[in-house]
Amino acid sequence: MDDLIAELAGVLGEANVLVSEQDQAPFITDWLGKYRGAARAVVRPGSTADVAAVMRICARHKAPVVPQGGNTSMSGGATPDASGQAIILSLTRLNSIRNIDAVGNTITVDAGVVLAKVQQAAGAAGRFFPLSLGAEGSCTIGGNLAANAGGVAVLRYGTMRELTLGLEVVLADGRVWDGLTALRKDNTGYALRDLFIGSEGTLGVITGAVLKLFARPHARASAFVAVRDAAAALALLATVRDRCGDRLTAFEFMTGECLALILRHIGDARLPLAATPPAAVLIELSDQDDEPELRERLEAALAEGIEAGLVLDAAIAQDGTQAKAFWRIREGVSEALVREGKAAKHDVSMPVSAMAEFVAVADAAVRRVAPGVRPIVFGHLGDGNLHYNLLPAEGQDPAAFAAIAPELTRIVHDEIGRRRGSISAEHGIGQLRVDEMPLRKAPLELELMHQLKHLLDPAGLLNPGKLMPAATKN
Ligand code: FAD
Ligand code: 2HG
Ligand code: ZN
Repeated sequence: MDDLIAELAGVLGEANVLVSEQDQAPFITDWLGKYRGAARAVVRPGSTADVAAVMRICARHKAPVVPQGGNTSMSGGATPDASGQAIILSLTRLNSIRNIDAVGNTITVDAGVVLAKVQQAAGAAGRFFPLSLGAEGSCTIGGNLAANAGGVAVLRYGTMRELTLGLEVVLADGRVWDGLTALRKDNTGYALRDLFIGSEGTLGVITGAVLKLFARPHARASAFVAVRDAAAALALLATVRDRCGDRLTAFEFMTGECLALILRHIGDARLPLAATPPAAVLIELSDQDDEPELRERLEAALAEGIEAGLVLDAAIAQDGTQAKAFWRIREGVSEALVREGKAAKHDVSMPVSAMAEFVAVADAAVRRVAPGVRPIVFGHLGDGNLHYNLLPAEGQDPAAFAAIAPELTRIVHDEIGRRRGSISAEHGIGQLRVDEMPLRKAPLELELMHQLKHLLDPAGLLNPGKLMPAATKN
């Protein structure tokens, strides 16, 4: 056992310092199976004090640290490089709900608590925590914060940043910043909290958070709606907004190709429509109570959509079980994509009004370079966020597709640049997009980011190779 490992084991106990290949296996590859790294050890601290001790030891030994939560990153953010030098800092043993304040509408949690557990704890207290995404059964609050996760309810409740009041963060040198306040108003200087949110483990290790809770919506109405294309879906979005206001909670878009892929790979997914349409949206409304009124509003909006030629067909969920079945389709997309092959993934955002035209232009542009390429387009239409995935042509050699994928990504991201959009709406930069940062970010922005990184992590030990491009690293 070398000195570093011995010191870590001294603090955490040998059982919480994993060094064997077998023990480390679940921690060194990503959910998509795109990256495979190596680690000197995976450490599993059980408290904030443990995390601080680990950071002090790693700083002394100049050992790189890769924070990891549920390891569901879509950008390789939690996977170490192949050098085998990194310590993976797994936060999943920090898994307590510290406090629920039903009057102040807040919940204080450890960073390693799984998102679904926070949702359940809020529900048990008669409150609601709205962050919702396909990986909620395994992703953690710390990972949600570090990635500033979005998901399917951003339209109404905002991203993780907007759901957070306070943070506890262990710095690279092991000092603990206690910013665990539950204040909705606090203008006493720079918003350090917002700096750590979305920093992907490159500025500090989040160990705790105070999150906002909301009144629990008791009424829901969901519809699975066939539309012609993204333009019709956008026009329908405006109609539903007019009729339903902020009762609109989710407006999720999927193309027909996307639906066909789900039906091919997800055994328990059932389309609630007579035939696979050219495109579909899953609409969800929610309110405090009065489900009949909510359904009436949804029906009226859809009737207006039919009248205007926007809606081709629609199914309204008759109960919670049917609504769940609608969501099974939507939540099966990432899994279906993985089963089909290695997609070139793009998580882009742009002004909502530009989306339909973007899809048409990008589809044509990628097909010019790669005839037969299969765009699988879906996402959070109301947020201006599309998951623009490209699959190889049927029967195409995966290696040939992998060779052309960077060119396809350049084409897609150039179109995004033309619309002043973002090349990462919610999945972060991780290692997937790090080389593109100098191309897509203004030099001044990169310089400021570099200075902040240097201030908080002068030795460059926190999640190296992620988010910060090499050219601007110390
Ligand atoms: P990890 O994957 O473990 O880590 C993510 C990043 O955060 C890494 O950079 C890591 O170093 C860092 N990190 C983790 N914990 C900490 C910590 N405590 N302190 C500091 N840094 C930390 N994302 C969306 O935004 N919207 C979606 O709809 C969505 N859907 C998904 C569906 C599926 C099926 C999957 C697999 C992923 C999806 N994601 C989505 C991506 C992902 O961002 C989220 O799953 C989640 O936010 C990651 O949490 P995690 O605990 O798994 O983090
Ligand atoms: C979603 O919205 C996730 O389902 C994953 O953000 C997107 O797999 C993807 O491309
Ligand atoms: Zn998404």
